[in-house]
Parts: sequence; structure tokens; C-alpha cells
Amino acid sequence: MKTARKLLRLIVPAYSEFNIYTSIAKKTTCLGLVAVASAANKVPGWEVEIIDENNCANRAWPPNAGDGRIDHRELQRLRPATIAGFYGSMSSCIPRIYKVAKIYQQLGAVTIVGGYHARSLPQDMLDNGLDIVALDAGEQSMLDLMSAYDSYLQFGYPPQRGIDLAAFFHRVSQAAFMSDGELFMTPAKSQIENCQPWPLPDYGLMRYAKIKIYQVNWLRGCPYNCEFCAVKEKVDFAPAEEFMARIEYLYEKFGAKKFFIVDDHFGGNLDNQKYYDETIELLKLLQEYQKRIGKRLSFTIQIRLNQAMKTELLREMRLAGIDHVCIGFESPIDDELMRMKKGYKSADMVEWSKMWLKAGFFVHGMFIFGYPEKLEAINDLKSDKQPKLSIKERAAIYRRFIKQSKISTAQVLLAVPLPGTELRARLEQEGRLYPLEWIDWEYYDGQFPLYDPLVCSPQELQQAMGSIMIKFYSFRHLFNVMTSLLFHFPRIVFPSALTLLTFRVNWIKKAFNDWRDKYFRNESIRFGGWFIIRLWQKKYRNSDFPNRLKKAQESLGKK
Ligand code: B12
Ligand code: SF4
Repeated sequence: MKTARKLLRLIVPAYSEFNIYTSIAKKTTCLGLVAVASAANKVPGWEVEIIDENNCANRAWPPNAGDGRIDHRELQRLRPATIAGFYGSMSSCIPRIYKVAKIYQQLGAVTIVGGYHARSLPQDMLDNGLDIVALDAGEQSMLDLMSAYDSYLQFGYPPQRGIDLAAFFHRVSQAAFMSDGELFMTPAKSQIENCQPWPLPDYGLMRYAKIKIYQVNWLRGCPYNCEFCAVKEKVDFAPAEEFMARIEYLYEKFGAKKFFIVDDHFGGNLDNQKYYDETIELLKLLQEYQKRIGKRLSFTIQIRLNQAMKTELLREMRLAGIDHVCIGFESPIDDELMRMKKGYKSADMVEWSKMWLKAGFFVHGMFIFGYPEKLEAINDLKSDKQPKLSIKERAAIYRRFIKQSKISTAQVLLAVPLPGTELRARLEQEGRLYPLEWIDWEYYDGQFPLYDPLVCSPQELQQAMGSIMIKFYSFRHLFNVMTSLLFHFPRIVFPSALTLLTFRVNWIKKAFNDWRDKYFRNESIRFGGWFIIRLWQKKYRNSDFPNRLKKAQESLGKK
């Protein structure tokens, strides 16, 4: 019997026009879809591909819609997908998913979405071109969907829209879909461990993309509970050996040398001795592996600032190749840290930052500026019960802190009331959220005011945030880059060239790395950042966001 070719196409949606992550996105992709694709690729009779709209290295392909984005209608004509899946974690990409999913749905493909945003608002997804929503880690749901499809084919017909689709969705675990006009959610099949050893991440399933930074994960979840954060799962680990198998596979199969460990908090709960010991064991395994292959690998992780006090941990991390740490500093102001439920105060923050830097890490600090006051506190402020810092004073505190802490790079954004978070629920309850009608999901990336700050205008809030960024990423860094190239490079690297006489290049390498890390790297990033900000500002000026903001303010009764 002739069987139809079945293709599962997984799509990472294009970032919104304003995105500051565009250049990073060209070097990597979303691990979530690689994980789902790797599991799905084991199902016989199916072809699986991932298309990352932000990382399409080959210009001729895929077909271009003329707006610089992929023409999915044409792609579907040339290479029709049976199921089209979408990465729906990022709120800012949701409008793009709706647009593309509707095309696939019209052309007869079954459409599925997973990820944080999608599972917080399943009904919205189902109203906008998606047939089914994966409600948790999506590997099992995807396997169920494919096997349900196959069993329908055995009866000689593919599932049809309407009644047939709902019937076969009932076989999919941990999923939401419409059944008899009602939202229906299926439970998990059994106690599925999310970090169970699913197949190794197969980046070979990427079509068109060039990967330079390989995302990997070891664990899932976070033990903390920040008010603004969408991650609510408890910590769940894979064994250290399983993580090592992923690294070895990616290095040996794809030549991967740069990794981003995407875990929300490296090591899970490092204040718990069991997790701490497991983390040290993992770091030792990483060290041994790198010795064995005679290559130095490079890892970026996310971790909490106050772990700086664990000297043994920091030493083992450096030895294991972890050189970049991304740290959610969030704020140097205590009342903001308290509202966020961050779990520490600002007093030691400068000292902790310096400890990370002293241990040799590149520190990328992530901040939220102007974290929304609680309504009740604002009423207190009006009756002068509390001392009040103006938004300009707050910006000055941020600038001072960033300067004193000497962190390598800083990212200062506004609070984003993400779906499924306590922050969103609070702002909604306080009647301060700008309606989606005026300020849609595409603006949910931290660069736009999304709620009424009450203590100042949203325009002032956005401007104050921008002033911190423009100060950090300023044009004057061009001067420092030039000094580094013309003065420090000859001073540090040239003398080491003499060691060539000994037929060894190690000293030159060391001198070069010293020069780069001390004088060149941060300055060039800060100068490059200036360009990105200028480009962003230009796009902003030509956009209709200022008008939208006015309309949004008016809709909340503000002028
Ligand atoms: C790595 C990461 C990034 C990276 C890369 C993004 C990427 N995914 O490639 C970078 C640094 C670029 C980034 C940036 C931002 N991020 Co981010 N990021 C993450 C992080 C830490 C890990 C993602 C990951 O790989 N997880 C591991 C994989 C295995 O899990 P997963 O992605 O959830 O996928 C599984 C399931 O969700 C499901 N699934 C997902 N998609 C699909 C699709 C189908 C079809 C199916 C069946 C299943 C399925 O199955 C997958 C496998 O189990 C998450 C937090 C988290 N825990 O996920 C935040 C997170 C996704 N980011 C978040 C945010 C807010 C941002 C920023 C806006 C932050 C900021 N203010 O700057 C920016 C926005 C970028 C943009 N373009 O707009 C939020 C998103 C919430 C939301 N509603 O938007 C999260 C959840 C963190 C949080 N604290 O709340 N981020
Ligand atoms: S922001 Fe970071 S520390 Fe806070 S809950 Fe989210 S993942 Fe955990």
C-alpha cells in the first residue's frame, strides 16, 4: 500500500521588529523545539524538521515573503507539513505565531503550540489558528499526537477538521483543545518525569540554521518565587551523567564548543547540600572530559548573585569552562527587591558582583527598572507616610550601582507582566494593565511600558530606563576600543611574540586573551551596544507605539 509522506515541521517564530536579541538569535535556536523534534524523530514513517525564523542562514531558501520573513504558504506548497508546531514561550512572538498558524490551518495541516505563554492562555491559542496546545514539557504530547494521527491513517483516512480532530486529540496527554465547543484539557499519562532521559538534542534537524551556541539543559524549574517570573515548576534534575552525554554528543557530532546551559538557576537549589554536591560532581565530570579531549569548552549559565560567596563552587565552575554568568540582579533598591520577592537585599550586591569578577567570570547583569509600586503603597505615599524616590533618582541609583559593581555588561528593561505571573494578576486587579487592544503581546519584551506606573508617566518611565542603557552603551567606548587596539595591544601582545623563538605559541595566546579580556572585549561590546540602541531608537521614532500608548492611557481614564 502506498503511504503518504508525513512531515512534522516545528517553527520558532520570528522575533518582533524591535528585538534587541536579533543578532544572538542568528547564532542559536530554541532548545525546547530541538527537544521535541529529537523525540519525534524516533517515530517511524515521519520526517521532522525545525525552521527557526530568526536563524535562516541560507538566503535563497526558504522562500521569502518579500517582507524579509518566510513565505509559509509557498513552503507548504513545495514541501507540505502534516503537523506544524510552534514555540510559544515568548509572549512577544505570539502575534507572529497567530499569523503563521492560520496559514497552516487553512492549508490543512494540524497546528500545535507549546511553551510558557501558550499554556498560560490556551483558549487564546485555540481561537487564533492553533488546534491543540501542549500543556507542559511537550515531548510526550507530540509523540501522542503523531501516534494518534498514524492510527487514523490505518483506517485509510487522515483526520479531518471538526469532529475528527477533537476525537483524535483525546488521545494526546497533557493537551488542551476544543471538544464540542468547550475547552477540554487532558491529564498527564502517568507520572512523567520531565527531565527523564529523552533522546539527545539533535541539532541536525535544523533546516537552514547555523548554530554557533548550543543550548543544553540539565534541570528544570527554580526554587525561588519572584513575583514577575513565569517559571513556577519545582526543581527536577537529570543525572549528571545524562547531562555529560548531551555535551559529549554535541561536541563529537556537531563540533560544539560554546554552550548555553539554559537552566533558570544553575545547580537548582545550591543552598541544599544534595544539589550542591551533585553540581560539584557535574563540574568535575566536565573538567575530566575536557582534559580527555584536550579542548577547552565554553559555558554560559544563569545563576543567583549571592552564590558568589561559595568560593569552592566558583573555582570548580571556572575549571569546568564556565566563563559567562548571567545574573538577574533585578534592582539595587531594597523596596523594589522586596516587591519582586527576590529574596535578598541590596547591601552586599556590589561586593558579590566583585567576587564573581575576581573569580574570572564575565558578568552579564539583568535588571528590571521602575518595578511597579503596589497601589496601597501609592496611597500611603500620597499621604506622605513613606519617603519617595522619584523615577529620575531611581535611574541615578541604577547608574551608580552599575558603575560601582563594574559588571561586564548590563541589560536594563522594564517589568513585563507575563501571563501566568503574580505580577500580571496584581496589575490586572489594580486596573493598571494597558489593554491588549492598544498594546499587544509583541510589545512584551521589556522595552515598552505595559502598565500605568502611577508614580510617573509611562513615557518618563521608558525614558529613564533608556537613559541608563544609553549611558552604559555610549559612543565614547569607540575611543576606548581604539586605545585598546593602538596602545594596549602592541604593549601586551607584541612582546610575547618573542617566545616564538621557543617554537611555542602558548604565551602569545595567553597575552592575547589577557588583552582581550582586560581591554578589548567589554569596550567593543559596549560600543556595539550603542549601535543596537540607536537602531532601536530610530525604529521606535518611526513606529506608532507613542500613539498606541496615548490610546492605552486614555482607555484607563488618563490624559
Ligand atoms: C534561554 C531563554 C532565553 C534565551 C533564548 C530564548 C530561547 N528559547 O531560545 C534569550 C536570552 C534570547 C531569552 C530572551 C528573553 N526571554 Co527568555 N528564557 C529562556 C529560558 C531561561 C530557557 C528556555 C529553554 O530553553 N528552556 C528549556 C526547554 C527544554 O524548555 P521549553 O523551552 O520550555 O520547551 C519545552 C516546553 O515548553 C514544551 N514546548 C515548547 N515549545 C513547544 C512547541 C510544541 C509544538 C510542543 C509540542 C511543545 C513545546 O516542550 C519543550 C520540551 O520539553 C526560559 C525559562 C524556561 N525555564 O524555559 C526563559 C523565558 C522563556 N524567557 C522569558 C522572557 C520574558 C524573555 C525576555 C522577554 C526577557 C527579557 N525581559 O529580556 C527575552 C525576550 C526575547 C524576545 N525575543 O522577545 C520568559 C517568557 C515568558 C513569556 N510569557 O514571555 C521565560 C519563561 C522566563 C521567565 N522568567 O519567565 N530567553
Ligand atoms: S526570576 Fe529567576 S530566581 Fe526568580 S523565580 Fe524566576 S527563575 Fe527563579
